[in-house]
Amino acid sequence: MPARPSSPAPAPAPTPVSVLGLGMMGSALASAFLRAGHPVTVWNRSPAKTGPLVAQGALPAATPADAVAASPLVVLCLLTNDNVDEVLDGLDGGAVAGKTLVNLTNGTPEQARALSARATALGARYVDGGIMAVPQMIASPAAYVLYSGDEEAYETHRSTLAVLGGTRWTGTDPGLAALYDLGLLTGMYGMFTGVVQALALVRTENIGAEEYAELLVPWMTAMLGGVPEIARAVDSGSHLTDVSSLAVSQAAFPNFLSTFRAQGVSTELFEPFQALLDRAVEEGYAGDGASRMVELLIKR
Ligand code: FVH
Repeated sequence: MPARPSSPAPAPAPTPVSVLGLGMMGSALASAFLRAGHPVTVWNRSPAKTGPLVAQGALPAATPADAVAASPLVVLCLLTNDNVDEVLDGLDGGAVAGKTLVNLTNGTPEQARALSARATALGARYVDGGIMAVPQMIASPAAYVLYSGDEEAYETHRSTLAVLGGTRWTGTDPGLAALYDLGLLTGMYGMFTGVVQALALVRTENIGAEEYAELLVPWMTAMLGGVPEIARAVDSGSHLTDVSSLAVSQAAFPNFLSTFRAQGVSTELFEPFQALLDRAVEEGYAGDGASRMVELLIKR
């Protein structure tokens, strides 16, 4: 059947949204809701940060309670979930009853579950989220947000939330969005660990970082192509490899550590990896590939 062009998704009906927390990310979120035509109320601990949003058409709220009262959909984006708890501490018992709280603050699965229980006990509906974007990416096709928790509340507000970027539902366990988020960020920080170590190494010989990045980026991109194969091995439990064994990595790794030392570069980021390779070989997994390390890392 020939493909038919799909008609554009209908614009969501304007939904009042309150955004609590106007740091770099919260401001980007509030601005995206405003540009999409939603009435937006904003609150921030330091009131000065409401100024640019008010200039774009947002209503300033003097207190978190006023912000929560203004909209059925309340988006929180504070520095930590302790801050979210503090904001909830300051609200009257009934203030959040009937509201949908969408918490996009970075946090742990346990924190998300505890906040969900707390919000539910107050009569609110709770959706946790993890933003996979930097502020400049919000509302662009590259941005997406992971969500978990109250599915009905999520579906009710999905089209409004979609102005921030793609929406990705991870499940009714409120902790799942945080788990997915932390997993993706773990991959990112692991990648940056390698980047900063490599650039530190070449800087010791005055090789330009920008010049070296021209080699580093395509190399890392090519290596990322092997991730699906590692993932397949993890899922199947079949770790034998014909690509590169843990024994080969273990034999090569001392060269990295001794070169870092010789060049005057700290080994603190990479010594734990040597220790894990040593354990893998000691425990009899010399012929396996990197996927085996996934099992060795799991403690429970
Ligand atoms: N920026 C990014 O690239 C990342 C992308 C992925 C998601 N993260 C998470 O988003 C949360 C907010 O990050 P942010 O970039 O907006 O952070 P800041 O610009 O530092 O703004 C922090 C806001 O939190 C408010 N705040 C801090 N402490 C308290 C408190 N005790 N009570 C109430 N509000 C508090 C702060 O208020 P103020 O300092 O302006 O008064 C800002 O509004 C975060 O979880 C990232 O991990 C961003």
